[in-house]
Amino acid sequence: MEKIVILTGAGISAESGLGTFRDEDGLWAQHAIEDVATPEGFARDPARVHRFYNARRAQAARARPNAAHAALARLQAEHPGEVAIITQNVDGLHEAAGAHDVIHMHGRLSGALCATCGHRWPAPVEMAPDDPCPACGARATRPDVVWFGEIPHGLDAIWDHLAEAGIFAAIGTSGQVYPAAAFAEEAAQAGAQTVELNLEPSANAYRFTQARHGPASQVVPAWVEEILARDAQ
Ligand code: BV8
Repeated sequence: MEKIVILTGAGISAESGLGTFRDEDGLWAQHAIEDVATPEGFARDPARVHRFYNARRAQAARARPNAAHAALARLQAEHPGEVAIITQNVDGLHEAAGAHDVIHMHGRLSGALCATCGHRWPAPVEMAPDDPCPACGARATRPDVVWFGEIPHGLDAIWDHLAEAGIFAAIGTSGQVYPAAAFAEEAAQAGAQTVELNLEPSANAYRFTQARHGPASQVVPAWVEEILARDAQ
């Protein structure tokens, strides 16, 4: 039974009330990427970066998974083959819907990291520049997320998943951030069928052999239903 590898982006959490990045009212419309999502921006003004992530952490804590997150958790539970979920999102909505072993390649809002000693611990709701690291005491705490120019987490495991994929699906991502934007091609080279599930065709649409366009809360459950019905045949 074939292995299904799924990449999700901000679009899967849009209907849970969490902002996307590049939609017209998105996060990057209100904040300059270089100010809040780069190590240089953090070095320049850590308080501004903490405010940006504190707001998103509080919003994410109030958000509930939607039917798309639930459908992927159901696929993981019911599809006889392995289902690997890789997310660019830093919210915890996949796990809240019951998914397991999710690879958070861009980190997690719920994590804190010490820029001095590398210690990780559960982030408090509000983080501030002079919070001391619980391990080394340095005042160098930062959100445990991957900024531009930093290396995403889990890449070795991700390349292995892509090499074994029978189906690769990208859900709710504009396909503009690398290396995630290159995963479809990687999977296709390994012989996978590739499908894009997105509100509208993304910049990456040409890299997929199939597409389902519409809100994730509608197209993802329908796609999962089709797969499980075919499994049952
Ligand atoms: C790296 C932090 C080296 C956490 C993020 C020039 C050319 C090519 C590449 C580069 C370049 N210059 C620099 C690079 C590399 C750079 C990059 O790709 N830049 C781009 C902008 C050109 N990448 C990096 O720096 C990465 N690191 O490359 O390291 C390396 C790599 C490999 C091996 C060794 C060394 C690090 C990238 C991570 C940056 N951190 N976030 C946070 O704050 O969240 S990126 C940020 O964008 C988020 O993580 C987000 O997940 C990610 C991608 O955005 P999307 O999820 O796609 O969201 P977006 O808003 O863009 O799209 C939403 C989509 O949903 C849309 O298509 C919309 O239509 C759809 N949608 C909306 N509503 C719905 C919907 N779909 C369905 N239903 C709906 N209701």
